Amino acid sequence: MEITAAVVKQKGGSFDLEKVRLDAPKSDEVLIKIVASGTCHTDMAARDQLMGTPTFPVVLGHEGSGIVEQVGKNVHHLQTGDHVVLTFGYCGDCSKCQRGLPAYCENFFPLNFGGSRLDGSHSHHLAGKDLQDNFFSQSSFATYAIAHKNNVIKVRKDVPLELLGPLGCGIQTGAGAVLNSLSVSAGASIIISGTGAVGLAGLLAAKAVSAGTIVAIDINEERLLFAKELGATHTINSKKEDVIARLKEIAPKGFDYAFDTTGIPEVIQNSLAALGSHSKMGIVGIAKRPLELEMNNFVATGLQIIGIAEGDSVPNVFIPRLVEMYRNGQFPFDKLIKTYAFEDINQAIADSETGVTIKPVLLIGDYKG
Ligand code: CXF
Ligand code: ZN
Repeated sequence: MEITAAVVKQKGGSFDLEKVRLDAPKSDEVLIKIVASGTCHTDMAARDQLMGTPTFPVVLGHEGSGIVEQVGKNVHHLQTGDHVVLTFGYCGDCSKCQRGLPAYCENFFPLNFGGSRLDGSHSHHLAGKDLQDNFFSQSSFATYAIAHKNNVIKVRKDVPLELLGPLGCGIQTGAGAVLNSLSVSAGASIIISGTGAVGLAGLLAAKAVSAGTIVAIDINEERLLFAKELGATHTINSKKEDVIARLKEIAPKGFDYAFDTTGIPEVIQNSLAALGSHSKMGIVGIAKRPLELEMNNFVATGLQIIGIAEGDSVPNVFIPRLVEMYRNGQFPFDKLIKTYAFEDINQAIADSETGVTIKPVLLIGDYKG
């Protein structure tokens, strides 16, 4: 079939809307009419080839939401017309998947960044040539996408489908870090560094579980004001204030948790200095420089630092749970979203990079919610 897809033709290039040929889904695959797709910084990282593969030309996009159009013969849990959120690819068979850790799937890299199916084939073709595709097992910057049955998550129909795509990556990463990985509990104190979509999703989750003290740290005053509106009890502008002194003043005995979304060693060190004994820090940022650690502090205090992929989510369970929290008014992640027409994809990406927009979502297919 002919679809419209945003194609990046070279490293750092723009997203160009092109008429592309899409093959029929294979037996384990699902064809989805895309309603909307969030943009995530990992799309830009792939465009800039910071993740090794895919190469070019490529169809990116990995926060798709849409409606099932057709299922392959081995797909039994979905049917035409189902509303779905597309999430990261995982094989379902390796030891990590079997242990309920799909975000640490042994095939995570090829299934999400490989640029093709595992067997090397492509479903997208432009002017007779294969495109790099299967990004996060979906390539959702397009009017239709093919996903593997594992990463197509059915959601209820009485919620705005066009807003749900980011639950498949950025929002589940932040919320999952707080709810799954750190298991932040009511009354606990947490430092959240970085107020992008992931940090703010973490903040909303901390608020949802009634964390007692929620401190948001950033250098963007506007974002800090917004963090306050969303439920931060305190904010710190690390450009203007002495972060460690402020944190010690807020929690003299030390914080229970920290969640870092910046990947900046100095920012992480500030939070480490303010953590209490037997506390936990989760990190999700892609770091450009190494972090130096005073190891004796770990032994003496029982401190834990954990790396977190995709919020330790088991998507079939966690995404519908986030949808329930949204419906109950406990997780208003829609406040982080600004929608754009598909044609304005380059503006959406630019606004995300400059920080004008927290979470851009491209409206791709018509849908009356
Ligand atoms: C990815 C980034 C690389 C590690 C796993 C999760 N993020 C998705 O945007
Ligand atoms: Zn992402």
